[in-house]
Amino acid sequence: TVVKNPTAIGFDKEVFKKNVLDNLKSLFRKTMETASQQEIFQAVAFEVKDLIIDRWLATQKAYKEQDAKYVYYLSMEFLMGRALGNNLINLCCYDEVAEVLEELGLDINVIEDQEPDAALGNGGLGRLAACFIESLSTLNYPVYGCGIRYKYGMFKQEIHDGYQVEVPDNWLENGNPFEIKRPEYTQTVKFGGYVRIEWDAERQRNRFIHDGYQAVNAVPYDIPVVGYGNNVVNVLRIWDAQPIQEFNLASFDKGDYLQAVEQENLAKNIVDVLYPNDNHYSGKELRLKQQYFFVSASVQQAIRKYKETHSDLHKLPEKVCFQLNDTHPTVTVPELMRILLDEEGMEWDEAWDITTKCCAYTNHTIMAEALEKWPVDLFMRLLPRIYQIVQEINRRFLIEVEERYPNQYNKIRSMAILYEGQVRMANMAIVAGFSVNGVARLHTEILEKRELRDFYEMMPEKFNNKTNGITQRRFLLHGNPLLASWVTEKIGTDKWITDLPLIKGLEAYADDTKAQQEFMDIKYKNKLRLAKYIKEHNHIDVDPNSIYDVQVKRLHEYKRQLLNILHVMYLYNQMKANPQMDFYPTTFIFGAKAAAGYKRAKETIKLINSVADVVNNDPDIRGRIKVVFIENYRVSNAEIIFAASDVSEQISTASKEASGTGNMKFMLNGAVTLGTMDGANVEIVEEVGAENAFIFGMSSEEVMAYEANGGYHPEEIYRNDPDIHRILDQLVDGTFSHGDREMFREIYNSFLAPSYGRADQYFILKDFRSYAEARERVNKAYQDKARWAKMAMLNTANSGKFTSDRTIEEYVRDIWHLKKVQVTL
Ligand code: 26Q
Repeated sequence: TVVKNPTAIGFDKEVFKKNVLDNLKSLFRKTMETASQQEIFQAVAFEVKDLIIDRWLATQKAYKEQDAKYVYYLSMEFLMGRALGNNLINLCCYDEVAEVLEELGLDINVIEDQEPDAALGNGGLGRLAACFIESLSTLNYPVYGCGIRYKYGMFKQEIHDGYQVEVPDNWLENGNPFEIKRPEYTQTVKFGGYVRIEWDAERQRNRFIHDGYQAVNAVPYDIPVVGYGNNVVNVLRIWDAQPIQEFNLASFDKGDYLQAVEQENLAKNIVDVLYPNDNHYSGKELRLKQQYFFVSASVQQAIRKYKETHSDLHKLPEKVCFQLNDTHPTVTVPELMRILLDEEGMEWDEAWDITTKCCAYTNHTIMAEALEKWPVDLFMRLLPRIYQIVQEINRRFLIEVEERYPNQYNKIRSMAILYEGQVRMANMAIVAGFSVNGVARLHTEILEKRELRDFYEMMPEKFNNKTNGITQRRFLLHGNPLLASWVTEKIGTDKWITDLPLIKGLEAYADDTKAQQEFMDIKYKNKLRLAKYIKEHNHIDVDPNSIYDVQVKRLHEYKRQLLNILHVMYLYNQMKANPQMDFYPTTFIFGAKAAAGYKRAKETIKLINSVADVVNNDPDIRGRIKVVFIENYRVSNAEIIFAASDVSEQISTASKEASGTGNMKFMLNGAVTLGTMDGANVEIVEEVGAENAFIFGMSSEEVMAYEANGGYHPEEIYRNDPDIHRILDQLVDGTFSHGDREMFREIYNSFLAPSYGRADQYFILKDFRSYAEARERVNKAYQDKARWAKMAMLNTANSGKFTSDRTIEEYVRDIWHLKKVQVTL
């Protein structure tokens, strides 16, 4: 990699080497000869943390001197992946450290592989948060990422006999060399109890006193987030829960033994585990506890920090913005109100004025089952004072609605925060936030025109779009070093690292035969690397000359992995019937975790593995179709997968995928999109040109029109299309299940006789023919090597829009209004 930056302080290889060896001694009492690779990783990581510390201090000092405004990015998830490699890249000393390690007889890739992924997130939403804080650092903007230090992150996935098995992810087992515990910033968070009202004679108003509660301490751990070549280090602050020792003992003295034990228990399980649901709400009390726990701690800390250098809380919005990553942290709104009302003694109107200028909300989904609606009884039991405040927010808002829309009950039904015994978090976030944004143009339009139509009509000024993005530092520079160096060489600068649109310079080479060859050679090398990974982890041989057709993302019905595997079954049938058919060998690669309780998703994983078993081992197929399910898909292996992909499967039912971000990572790495006009695919096609993508399927309008009419009739397709008839029948005739006719019965029934809901809810059969035809176009196109190379290169060349740097600049311009801070050492 060509990573040199004039602003980086001198890096001394010999000093670094000596310090790593010293670390080995002091940490483990070992030498290079006796240390394990894991121990060497630790010794290197501690040394890298040392490189970070001075910049960290300098950054926080610069922020303080300039009295900088911060964005607090509040998120239940930060899917960071590994830190070592990206920290080295952003410190501009990756190559130097690689050399040092080589001199010590070590391979930097092997050392990097020792680090567990920080998997404190499910998928898109959590990874977006990670890209955002990295971009904020690279662009010199102050941010605190605020989240939870889950003891167990996203589960590890093992495949046993084709079935997913969840294994706990004990990511902190060997400690985290990059984190720093900050006990001095401990905050107290209160749950349960009741609210007592006292008359404050002096101020002539009621005082609300929260009593009989249980409390826990929130103890922060700081993880550095290093900007690229600019000396900026921001902080990801994740909170751990600890019982309150002193309180414990005091209660014990009073004989209140149970109270003490309860507090101990409360603290014990709050941060135990990340909920592994993606795009699905479950109204569990522990989840609400997690939400309030990290929000209360973060907001208290933000206010405390502000008050260290400011006396007037009315000006809080000049220095603080809370960005709510979906509705999960929406209790920020009543928590901020509580602090301003009860602790700062403000009147409602002034507190509301401040709160509404500080909070902004990002919506990541229109899937109804993902909407957070908390049962009122649960909510008020756990958060009695917060609930009172929510009631008052709701009461005042409904008066406004009534004034604006007299006697229009439908408006109250759709916009009320409290309705039919539920607290509707999205409605609270919209009412209280000054900004509401969707994550891709189409998604924002659907919010405005349909899902949130009444809100949009009433307060259009709040609504805005921020199309998602990804960081090229991780997903090109780190994940695909060969292509990264080639891009630098071709366009004659490495400035694309912080200015991705420059990558458009590659367009000049789109028709250059030599460049095409080089581009495809790099792709081939990356395909070899993935083949090696698959061989090591799956014990399957894949042909690096075959098309790598890849669908990696969380398993969800709306993402339609089922459409993909049904089509593989169809292809298999075609090839069996006609062994001479014109077909370029293709490896269909899947990677997906299913939420632990999501039955249909788990059945789909089993189906993929069952089809793989049959197809991969059928001598008639002669290896021309291979199906591979990559176990434990996560950030670290994603980097390898994107780099090696030819075809990017983005096949969600139109209107359902808010944006997608994997689609952008594939594009950046020169994979061609095979997709529906959904989410950010629309904008990807706009950038790259329709001739450089394979688009199929119903439009979002068509889908929504069918939905408005209660669906469609898949059995007509089943009856009239013999190929589709056949594959559905094969689900229940034992073809892919060693004769077991029941294994995939529920999937079969979902198309023709669902036990609940609509038949083929996600329009898989409706889109099948169009998908099959698009896949045929892909297969044909790949056979024209020059045409394919050009298409692939044009995808990389036109990916400039999809850097999270662009997204962040838009958030700063329209929502956060931050100032860049220069950091010098
Ligand atoms: C909610 C309540 C209780 C438990 C879990 C949840 C929960 C957890 C995670 C609900 C939703 C999520 C994750 C949603 C998500 O990842 N959405 C994705 O966000 C991406 C970034 O904006 C988009 O690109 C994807 O389109 C969107 O699906």
